[in-house]
Amino acid sequence: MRIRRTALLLLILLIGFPVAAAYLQWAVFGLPPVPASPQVVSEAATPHGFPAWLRITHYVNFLFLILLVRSGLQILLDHPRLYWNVHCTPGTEWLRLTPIDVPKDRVWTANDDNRYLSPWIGLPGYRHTVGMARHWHFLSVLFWVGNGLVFVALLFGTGQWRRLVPTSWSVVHDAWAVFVHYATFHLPPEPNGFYRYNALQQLSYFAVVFLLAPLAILTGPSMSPALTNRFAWYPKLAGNRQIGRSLHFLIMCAFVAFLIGHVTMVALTGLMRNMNHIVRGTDDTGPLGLYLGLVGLGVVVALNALANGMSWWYPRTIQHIARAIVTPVMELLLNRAVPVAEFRREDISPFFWPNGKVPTSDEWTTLAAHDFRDYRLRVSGLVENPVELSLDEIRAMGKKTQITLHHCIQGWSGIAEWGGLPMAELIKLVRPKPEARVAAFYSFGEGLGGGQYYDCHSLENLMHPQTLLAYEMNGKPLKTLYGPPLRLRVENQLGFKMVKWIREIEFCESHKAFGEGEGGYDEDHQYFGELANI
Ligand SMILES: Nc1nc2c(c(=O)[nH]1)N[C@H]1C(S)=C(S)[C@@H](COP(=O)(O)O)O[C@H]1N2
Ligand SMILES: [Mo]
Repeated sequence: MRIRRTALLLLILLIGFPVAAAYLQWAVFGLPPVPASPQVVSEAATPHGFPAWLRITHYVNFLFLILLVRSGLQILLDHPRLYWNVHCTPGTEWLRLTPIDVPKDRVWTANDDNRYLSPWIGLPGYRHTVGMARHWHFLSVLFWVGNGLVFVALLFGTGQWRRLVPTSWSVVHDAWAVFVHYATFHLPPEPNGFYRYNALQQLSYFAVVFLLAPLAILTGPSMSPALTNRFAWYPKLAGNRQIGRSLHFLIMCAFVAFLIGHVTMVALTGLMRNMNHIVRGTDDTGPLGLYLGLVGLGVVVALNALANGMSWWYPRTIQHIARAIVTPVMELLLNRAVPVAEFRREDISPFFWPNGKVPTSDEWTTLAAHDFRDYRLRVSGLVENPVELSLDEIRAMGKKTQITLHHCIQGWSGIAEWGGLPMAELIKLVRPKPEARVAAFYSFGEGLGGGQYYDCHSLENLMHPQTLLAYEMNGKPLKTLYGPPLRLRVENQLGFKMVKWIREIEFCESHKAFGEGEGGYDEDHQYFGELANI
């Protein structure tokens, strides 16, 4: 692991400065007074206690947060580098969770770069399990956000918000006083949490619910090609797509830091009583709340173990559950947006991560040796006019160039100029029959585990003006690694859908007719979702 010195310094300052200030204040002025508060408040003063809905949403939140963190770390380790720049140039990372310097003397693909993660930490663990990790991440986030909305609605519906939302600026002053105590290892007199929180506690709970959670929800989609290539301003809110990704990670770190601090304080400030508050909703000091809480914790651990086990033994089932639940939401929210974002020539990335295996078949190497003069793109299937086209014929049909942002499922991005034939033109030429719904793109190359690489797209996504059969990158014919003679650009989708080294195209009623029927090679073999809008 390597962290940039400036980033480390910033982190140390951010934590070290307040702690140093607290020590200084303690040494010079002594501990500041913490406002006294009554231990028992009259029944009439609202709100007090923890109603069942609050205790349940608190628990559900914990479960899904753990699933989100574990699957999120797994996704991160598929491209274990974080950057402030959108190009992901090796060497410019501010945080690197791999010891590897990208070699310059040989091909090093983004897939070579992913790291093993222990299944005790990652969901599902191991190496390059990003497909399964995403299913857990997206399934969890739907339930996490749903649960959060119920929580916030009831918070304001019942008056419980008064515990959480500070209504006077004096909370800052009081919270600092509490902080000086904690930071110098003192425990100030605590209010009874059944009725009221101390000022620092209130501020941190408030920040977690009304700052961290919304920021996590907002930075997540800033990584979506469908959203960023439709609304170019969205990732710019954070700065760029990689800053959004870095912030998403830092917010996760803040959640984990809060969790550790929160559990520590629960234990230090009257464990039995606190556990009764949040588990049973009673204000007493018996051990039952703690016991039930530990059972609840055991259930969360068991569910996590189940999630890991399901991912290893029934990955197809998880993939299909995600398809049933996540895909409709994605269709509704993200798949309708037509990609339009374009960048300037100055924005083009100096380095563009490659992925995939260069074809090794005699057929392709012979074609490549003759500059693809003998290449014919076969377009067949459910079309009125099947064709075989040479590269010259394809070039003569029209050319569009566009400078766009590429998003790989692994997390890296890059900007390049692509030149090629809009798929819409080809579709006009071959005239798909009314029952044709998808087109499969077959590659000359193999997928990671052997066997022909292919992927399917809906006609709808192929008709977007930015969908190209590209033969040029940055003004030059495609270099070997980047997919000659033809490669796809479908700008509202992730990179794995953009087949390189295209051999032929077949129109069909459904993607179920191809391969294992999941929509493409990586969908078949790595359980990726068939719709890749995020
Ligand atoms: N034939 C083939 N095409 C492929 C792949 C592959 O493995 N084989 N990988 C895909 C993935 S995961 C990505 S991110 C992009 C990478 O494109 P690039 O190498 O131009 O960056 O190609 C896609 N097309
Ligand atoms: Mo990718």
